[in-house]
Amino acid sequence: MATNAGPEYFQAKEKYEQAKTAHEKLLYLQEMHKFAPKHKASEKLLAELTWKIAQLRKEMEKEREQSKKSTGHSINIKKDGDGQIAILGFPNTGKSYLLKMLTNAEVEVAPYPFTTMQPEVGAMEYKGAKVQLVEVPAIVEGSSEGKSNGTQLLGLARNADALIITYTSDEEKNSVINELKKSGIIVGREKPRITIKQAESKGITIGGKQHMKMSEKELETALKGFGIHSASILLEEETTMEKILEVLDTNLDYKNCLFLKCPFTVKEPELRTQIFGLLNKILVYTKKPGGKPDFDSPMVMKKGTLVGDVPQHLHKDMAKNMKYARIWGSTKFEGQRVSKDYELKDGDVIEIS
Ligand SMILES: Nc1nc2c(ncn2[C@@H]2O[C@H](COP(=O)(O)OP(=O)(O)OP(=O)(O)O)[C@@H](O)[C@H]2O)c(=O)[nH]1
Ligand SMILES: [Mg+2]
Repeated sequence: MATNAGPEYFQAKEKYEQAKTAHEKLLYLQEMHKFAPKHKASEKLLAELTWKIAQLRKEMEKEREQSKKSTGHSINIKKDGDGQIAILGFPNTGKSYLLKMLTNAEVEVAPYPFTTMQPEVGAMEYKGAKVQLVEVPAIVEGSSEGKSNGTQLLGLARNADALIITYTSDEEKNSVINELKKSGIIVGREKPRITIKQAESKGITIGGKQHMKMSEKELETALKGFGIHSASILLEEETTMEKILEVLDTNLDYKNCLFLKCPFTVKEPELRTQIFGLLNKILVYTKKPGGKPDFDSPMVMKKGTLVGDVPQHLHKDMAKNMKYARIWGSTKFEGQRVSKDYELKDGDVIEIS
């Protein structure tokens, strides 16, 4: 038995033993792991816990995969414009109000729950870019287990490029985050910078060991739990067991997310900027030599786009064989000449000769 385990460990253990759902079990197993003493004598216990966590995660991954397949007809909305963002939240939290405020969608806003029964779609204009907004009918506690059509509704979230979560209390907000998490969608943070590549050859090699917050033995146990015996691993940030298990779960999706508390206080222009920002895209304007920039029709490009990538975004009438480019905006000098590997920034004006 655990030597010198504190009360938190035993509390978690008790909760684990009473847990009904796989998700609860996982939660408390992870807590037990966190509070278990970390010394030589408890190595076996830690290994057991890690093994159980890995097994459970693997099981949950399979179940999710199956429920995705068995949902039958999906209700995904065909993507249009420069990106699709799903608006989701509990009933009566302002989803339709938001959609109506930002788009031309004619959708019912009403002071009672479950007004919106089908996904509603609208196009939000943003400085010449078009963002597709999809109101997802209300999420409830248990959506991730299929309650009130939950699997299909969360499928809409999975299909979107980013999310907006509306809520009226922190409790609601956390429930939505939790339902998403249970269905394999993680919001509010990036994917851990941990790469695990299965290898042919025997054994496990680890780069970036200084980031490891566990023993190699424990890491091996977790990998084996997922059936991995040989792998090359690269750690580029602090690595806990929880993160390792998360990365091993290949079914997870990470999404950018904007949380909006209803009634909404953000001013509309700022709100549009924040929503567009979820897409990790930039707007760049073109101008002809001697002419004026065309601010009505921006090029919508991925963040990180280089000047050399611009010709493929250009209208036919612009020079395709670029000789050189000048930039107004992010450069030190207005109209500065830049090379092809210059990274464009949001709002830049580019002149191509
Ligand atoms: N004053 C104010 N009222 C709001 C705001 N957002 C929503 N409301 C009100 O809150 C109620 C619910 O808004 P809806 O937009 O219909 O909520 P919903 O999330 O779409 O609800 P369901 O479709 O039923 O899940 C309505 O009475 C809205 O007028 C806001 O920012 N300010
Ligand atoms: Mg609604």
